Amino acid sequence: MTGRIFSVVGGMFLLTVCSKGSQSSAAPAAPPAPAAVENAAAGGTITGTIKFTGVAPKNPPIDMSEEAACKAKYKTTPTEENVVAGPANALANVFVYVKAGVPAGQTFTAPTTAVVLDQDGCRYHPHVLGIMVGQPLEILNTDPVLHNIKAIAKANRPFNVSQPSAGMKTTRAFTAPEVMVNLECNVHGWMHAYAGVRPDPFFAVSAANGSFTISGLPPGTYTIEAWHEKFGTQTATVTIAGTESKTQNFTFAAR
Ligand SMILES: [Cu+2]
Repeated sequence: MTGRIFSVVGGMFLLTVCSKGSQSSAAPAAPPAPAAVENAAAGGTITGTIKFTGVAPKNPPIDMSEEAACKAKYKTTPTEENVVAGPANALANVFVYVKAGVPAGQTFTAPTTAVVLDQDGCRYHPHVLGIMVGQPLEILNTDPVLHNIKAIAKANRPFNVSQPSAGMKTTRAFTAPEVMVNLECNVHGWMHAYAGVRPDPFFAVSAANGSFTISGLPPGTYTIEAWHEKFGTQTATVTIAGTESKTQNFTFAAR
């Protein structure tokens, strides 16, 4: 009985293969769909450089004398990282993201790869980060001292995580977009970090040379916002057609 059903199914399969092969005009119709998906995935790119005018304020020195293990990690007095300036007035740690223009209802899958926030030398690394809604945030303590990280959030549920010893790891995730979630340490008043939480992957943090790249953008007109913790925000409108690459620079006034 089973054998007969199998042979009938097998015969039908053979018939299907034969009929497909004979309809030569039907075959080329299939490929365009995957090609369109590929284009959307490649998308357009916005690159730029962030600079500032004027004189960058000096970052306050950090007195780590009560945390010898952290202090020992520095050759010179560590400072806060409110304004991290590079060569030629380049500005690092600017969160750049698509504030508007991504079609409503379009959803994006968060990476399963965690963004790591390390507490090392009693400072946060990185100081500014971007993360997608639902993407894991791995909070790591590299210092042999107690850190207690607190998330100050409005759209997201605040959290408070105590990590008393080196090597501890805690994973959290954000449930809603928010620019920015402030992260600080209850033990060390100088420790601050900022997380830009987005529903899509269209964001970047400017590097030491001020550069940033946002890629994979579908065609459209976008409002781009650049956020800096001391210098405020700036916006620009950028239109992307096809898979083109556009340049959008931002210049902040030091204050
Ligand atoms: Cu701390």
